[in-house]
Amino acid sequence: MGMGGRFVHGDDFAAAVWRELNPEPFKRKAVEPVSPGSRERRLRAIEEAGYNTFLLRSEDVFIDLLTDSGTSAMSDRQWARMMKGDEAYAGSRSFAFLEETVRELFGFRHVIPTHQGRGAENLLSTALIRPGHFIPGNMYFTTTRAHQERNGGTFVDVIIDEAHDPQANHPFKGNVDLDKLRDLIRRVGPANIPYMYLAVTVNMAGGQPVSMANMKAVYELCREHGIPVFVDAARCVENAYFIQQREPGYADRPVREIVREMMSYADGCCMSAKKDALVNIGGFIAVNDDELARRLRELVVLFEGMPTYGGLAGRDLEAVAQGLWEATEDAYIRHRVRQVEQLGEMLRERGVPIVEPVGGHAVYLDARRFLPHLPQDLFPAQSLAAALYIVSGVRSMERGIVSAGRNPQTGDHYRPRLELVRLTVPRRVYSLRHMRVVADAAAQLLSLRDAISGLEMVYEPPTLRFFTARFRPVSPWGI
Ligand code: PM9
Repeated sequence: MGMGGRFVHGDDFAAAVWRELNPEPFKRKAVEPVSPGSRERRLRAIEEAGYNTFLLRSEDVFIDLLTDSGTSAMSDRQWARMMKGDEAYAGSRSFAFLEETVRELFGFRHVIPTHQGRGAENLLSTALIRPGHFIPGNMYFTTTRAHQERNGGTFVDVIIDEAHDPQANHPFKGNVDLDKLRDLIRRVGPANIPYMYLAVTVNMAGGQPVSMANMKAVYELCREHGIPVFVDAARCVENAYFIQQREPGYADRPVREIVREMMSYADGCCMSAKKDALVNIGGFIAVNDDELARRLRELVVLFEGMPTYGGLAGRDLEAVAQGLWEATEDAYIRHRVRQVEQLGEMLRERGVPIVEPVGGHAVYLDARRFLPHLPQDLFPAQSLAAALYIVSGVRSMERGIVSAGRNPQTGDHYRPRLELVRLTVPRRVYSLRHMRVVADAAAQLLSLRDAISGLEMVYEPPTLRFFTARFRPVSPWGI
């Protein structure tokens, strides 16, 4: 039913529409054509890609939900800022704008740009991790753990148990279990913990948020033991929105203020600006400690570039700073998170098994329940992502055993409990009608699931294998 006719004189119709229908708080100024192509073409494309959606060509994709990283539509204000980029090799005006922005929004003193998030992870891990160190975190992330291991560290998961259960309904499923953290500190000693790394939100758990109370408690516990806390800020604005919606005392606080308070419970952050900062490339590390900042600046010249550009052009720095201001506007973030939630609602209505509650940047299909006949060794999530592409041209990403990789000590697969397919919604790009197509496609596939026999891996690269591994069906699929 439409909303017309339900209102009496004096009601604010526009405000009600805003709340209920979640219309885009922007209009289109540039478009890019897309189409599903033919089934034959999609079959050929997935075979050529070795059943790995990372290896598909984007022109063969209809609705691209591979990632929300670097896929945002920029605003006219960001494009205008890009024209003003100061391309000086050193001391660029654009860097000053980014530095002021991060200081104002996050409150950290030192800001060092990097080409993207993993550039910042590289600097932090190289500066602080030594062989034999342990780095606690609220669930692993692929590139983060790879950098920790590269420097001889061992990642230790201290997230609450609920995060590993796709059906556990917890409002802050990204929270740290303080007992697990305390236990680790007791077991290995604070001297062997260079820092705690806290992701807000937690990507691999389904885009789940961390509460303010938990952030504060983690910070206090770590401070007692002299352990600094660094935040993975890639999706910190989405996290702040969940705090506003779910945590008592925050309903009337603007998201921008909540972000600032979150960062007050940390000593610094790494940010992939390709997510919440609404840009196609960029990142930074921001810290309070002067001595650490000096070491990071020594490293950034080695890996990225001068400390005032860190592998980016002046125009990119402008776009990141402007993007941060826009991302922290309440109207923007409300629409963004609500659109993801709406995709979740449509999937739930169609009986498609998803991770609950729906997170900030993506809806995750639960491949274990979607394809219950497939053991983890036949790569259920990888199979589901490939099958979804074949039926619909929708591209998604495996987040299960393939992404988890192998334990460098034992050589065995890491075997995560979560075997997921991520439907990641790019920011400001797709309409609700596109989301409807995705939900219908998943429902269609559900009715064909018995015909999916699983995959075997035929090429496995040594690190971050999910990007380039290749597979083939163990027997032909009847979908
Ligand atoms: N995340 C994503 O699709 C892009 C690469 S997939 C391995 O989710 C977090 C929480 C991320 C993240 C990237 C990075 C790395 C750090 N932390 O991709 O190097 O989700 O900018 O950031 C991806 P960069």
